[in-house]
Amino acid sequence: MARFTLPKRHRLIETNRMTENRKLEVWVQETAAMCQPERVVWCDGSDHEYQLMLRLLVQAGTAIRLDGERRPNSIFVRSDPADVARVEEFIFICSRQQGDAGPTNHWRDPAEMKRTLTQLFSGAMKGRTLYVIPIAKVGVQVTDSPYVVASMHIMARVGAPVLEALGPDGEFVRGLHSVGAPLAEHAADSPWPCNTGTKYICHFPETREIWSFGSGYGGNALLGKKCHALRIASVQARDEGWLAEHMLILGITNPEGRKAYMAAAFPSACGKTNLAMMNPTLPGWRVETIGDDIAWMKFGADGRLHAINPEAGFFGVAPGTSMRSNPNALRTCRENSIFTNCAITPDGDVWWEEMTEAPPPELVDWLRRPWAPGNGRTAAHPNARFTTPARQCPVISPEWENPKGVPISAILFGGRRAGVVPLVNEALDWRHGTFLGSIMSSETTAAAAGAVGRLRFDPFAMLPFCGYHMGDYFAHWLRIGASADPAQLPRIYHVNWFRKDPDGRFLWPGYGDNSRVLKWIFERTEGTGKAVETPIGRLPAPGALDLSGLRIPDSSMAELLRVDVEGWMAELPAIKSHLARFEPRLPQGLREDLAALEQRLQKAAVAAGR
Ligand code: OXD
Ligand code: MN
Repeated sequence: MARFTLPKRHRLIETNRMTENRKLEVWVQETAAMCQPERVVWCDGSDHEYQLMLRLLVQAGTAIRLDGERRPNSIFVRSDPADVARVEEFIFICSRQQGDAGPTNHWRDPAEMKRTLTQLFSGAMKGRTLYVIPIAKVGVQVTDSPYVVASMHIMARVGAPVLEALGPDGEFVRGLHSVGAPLAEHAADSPWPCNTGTKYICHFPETREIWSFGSGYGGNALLGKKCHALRIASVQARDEGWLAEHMLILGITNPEGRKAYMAAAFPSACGKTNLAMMNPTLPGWRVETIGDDIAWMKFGADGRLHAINPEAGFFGVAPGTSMRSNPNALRTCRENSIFTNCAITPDGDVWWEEMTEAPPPELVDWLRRPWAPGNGRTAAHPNARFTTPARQCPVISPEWENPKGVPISAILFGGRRAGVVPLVNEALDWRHGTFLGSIMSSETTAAAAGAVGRLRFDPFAMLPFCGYHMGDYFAHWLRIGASADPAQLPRIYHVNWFRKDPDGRFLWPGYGDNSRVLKWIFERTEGTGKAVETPIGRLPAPGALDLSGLRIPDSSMAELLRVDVEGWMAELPAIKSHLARFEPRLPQGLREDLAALEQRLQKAAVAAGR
């Protein structure tokens, strides 16, 4: 960063510096000199501080305090309508070599981008407070948004203990965030300050820095989440031999009390939170939550991959969350939560689509307009969110904060696919599982700005979150597999809850009934579940999937477990050109798996007389 001299009055207003870490102190001083905030506040992570943020947000008109009995200690926030989701087109990986960002990321030269950003950040915090948020595991975010401070209190372990852990010379990921809306003297602030014209979410993988400008929303602004725990951490993981993944982590216990842990990668807004907190419909089975979005996996002393959830809260998609789809999420966010871009009821509670069977008779929608059922508009924005502490989840696992993590027996990949991809498919081995992850595709959702429902390849659900070349990322997965005893590695599965019939109706009930699929996976990992070998992998043998108590037509089950050879053959050209994007860095192992898939499909087509 260019060296700035802090104007005298800024030195006076930094009242509570809390660190003995010289590098952190210098970075904060230089950042303050560049951004020129009114004052600098070091966050201690206390409840007092959290309450102060809520008061500031209410006073500024950003938030409304929800009814104290219906939603104790909770607020409701509406963002600027131009700042409602992750903005993938403005996310940049600024690696020294363009080639290291790969074909799926936008790249900018780091020196050039620093020049652009330095200009944008100069004076960007005028009239505002610069907050320093120490975030466990270990990063520090500087921000001028009290909404971000309050949200990070929920989403991470923040404050003084982090600084103690950092010590006088510990290293940390630097995250610099500004809403990009300096306040002129005496000017009135807007309820949701942001920069509607200019947004940059930039990552400098070699120097472990994040600079985010212009947005106050979700993954753009809560830098501990996507920017650090995925994009920067994926680079750290590559360098250090572990995995940073867009995965939920759950524990599942069978009726005899045996437990297994699974991690699952699904693209944004495809049901990770629902699966992580599921109430199984199968009697005697229990699911416990460790995380709903991010898994860091490292080999333990036992040679197995162990996963931790680096977060402390859930930033869940609200619409569609109901007592039917996810009662445990609703129970989690009954208090101490932040709700963004939902609708509000006359009695001071929040509402979103499908929360209750019938909508309330009147609401104010996320755009502050009166709303009534049947008026043709959704009341909540489709990417409306709840931000809520993980510890409040009724099915949180006793292991969720275990620093050693939980040993993973199975890894699931899944997306929204109306056709072709069956309900569940077991990879033949780790390499084949890596191949299945690399060719995952899904229909886009409202979690990112842009068209919804468009089919796109989203390898490992990491398309927007991988901080380096995806071809190298695939190679890293293969290296991880090659470095371990195959018997100790998790088995890998491809699942799809979203198959539809020709009339567009879902074939599979999903939600708690997904426990039937988890049961088969559990039994496979124990060596008891029966499978049949097919051209695409191993599918449940007839009768191996427990359908007891489920009324589902045989024809639907046949379709859900059908290997659609023609459909797969028709997808091969798209799969080939998708993988060709990563050449010459596509690992040889995946080239071989692609060729092997093609051969098996051709053989099956010949056998079927096509
Ligand atoms: C999220 C996302 O917020 O993936 O988790 O968009
Ligand atoms: Mn996510």
